[in-house]
Amino acid sequence: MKIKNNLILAMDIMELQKAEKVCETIGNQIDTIKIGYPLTLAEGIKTIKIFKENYNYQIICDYKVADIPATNSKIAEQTFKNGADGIITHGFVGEDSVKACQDKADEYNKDLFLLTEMSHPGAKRFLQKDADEIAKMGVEMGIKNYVAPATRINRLKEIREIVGKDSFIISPGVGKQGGEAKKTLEYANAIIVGRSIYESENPKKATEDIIKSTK
Ligand code: NUP
Repeated sequence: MKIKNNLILAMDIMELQKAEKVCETIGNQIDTIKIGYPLTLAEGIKTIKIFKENYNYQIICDYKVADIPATNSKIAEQTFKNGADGIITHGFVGEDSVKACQDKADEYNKDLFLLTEMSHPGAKRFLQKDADEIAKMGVEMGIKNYVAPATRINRLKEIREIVGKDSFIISPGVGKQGGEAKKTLEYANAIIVGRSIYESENPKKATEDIIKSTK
């Protein structure tokens, strides 16, 4: 996936009108947004089409899919059927569950992003132990896109080493969670930023400042 300015906006505002206002102020500085449960549960899956049609954005659905294969397949089907360009899937559930999402992504010719280690402190207790294995599984499965944390650059670097330079890594945790944009982009292809943009007094300036800081 090509991502303008290597910046993905995490659109976790829970009112569509407010979310659209942010998009209008940001204009064409970004071309990719990530929608997760907050906005989808508040406003419905129709939000994917609204952002695509009104702003021509690419949409990555951060549904952290983590169920049995049969259910994962249904979740991915609905996500792609409603226009998503990508879906984020948990890796800890194992190869068969991830494969169910991968098959749907292939069927729709869209992207699967495999979540390895998460960015929050709590991820250290369980997920971190298995994150390298999750990344290795992704490589074995031929997965090209990964999610890895901006909050622990050493771990991001290690995950990059496992998935290789040709894989595409998107990285959350820049800004509010403490990660730095430029440092993260040494190892990731794009950063994911939410609150530092949409909670800012001036989302346009916040976006410009982040982009400038990466140059
Ligand atoms: O490990 C992860 N960390 C993380 O923050 C995986 C994620 N998908 N996210 C998401 O990235 C999180 O749910 C939110 O949508 C976004 C980060 O937002 P913010 O901390 O910049 O507001």
